[in-house]
Amino acid sequence: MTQLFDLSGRTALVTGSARGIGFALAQGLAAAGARIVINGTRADTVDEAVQRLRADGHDALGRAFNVTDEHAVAAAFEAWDRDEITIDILVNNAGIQFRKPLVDLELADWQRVIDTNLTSAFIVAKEAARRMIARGRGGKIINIGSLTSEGARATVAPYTAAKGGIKMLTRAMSAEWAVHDIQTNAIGPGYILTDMNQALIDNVSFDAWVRSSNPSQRWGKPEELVGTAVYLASPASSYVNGQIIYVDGGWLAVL
Ligand code: GCO
Repeated sequence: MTQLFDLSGRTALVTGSARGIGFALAQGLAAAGARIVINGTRADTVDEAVQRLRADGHDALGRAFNVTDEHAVAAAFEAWDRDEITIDILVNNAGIQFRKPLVDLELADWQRVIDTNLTSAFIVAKEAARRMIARGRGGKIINIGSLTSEGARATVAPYTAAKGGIKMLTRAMSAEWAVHDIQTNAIGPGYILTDMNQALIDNVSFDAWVRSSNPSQRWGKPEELVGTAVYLASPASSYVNGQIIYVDGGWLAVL
């Protein structure tokens, strides 16, 4: 049974993994045996995250690049090709939040969120899938969605549009890549205790809304997403494709 969830001998790239949910997923995949490639936009925070994993005895490396820049992404994969580093598992986690009413939203702000939260998943997964298909050994792609892949709340329209797109892009990737033994699925986190959400956590009424809106009556912790990530990254999910698994305390299950 343990072999079902064993990631030994595999390399996992987690985008946006210098902190928050991305780093928690990197830690969890490492604990399951994977070599981890940390990514972020800043070399110093990427290196700090790599050192933290290595201090825990894990095999980790890092590369700072902007996942919205297709040339930077291609250069990263070409460097890994040269170093004979094969990405067997891709977690498209990179994402930002920008909260503002639609009528006040600048196009540049809209575009930045869409590029980071949705387009980057296409850019990175295309490079990874090309190599997985050429290797003929399949692979795993895990896109990070959100409750907003299903429902909307005011002031986060670009994030919501992007996360809704993540759900359908996951299905589109499955439609084309499942035949190559690549399983593409998504995780939909509920409201998780992260830096990105600190302003919400600190807001008494928002905190009360989160607690009253899910039957677990609490915020989730980043490490509570790890089990689902290991499952979707492992042989245990070899016939699962195009799915989004919500880790939300039951939020979407109740009226
Ligand atoms: C917000 C939050 C959400 C959560 C998460 C919910 O402003 O509503 O940032 O986007 O982070 O995505 O699933």
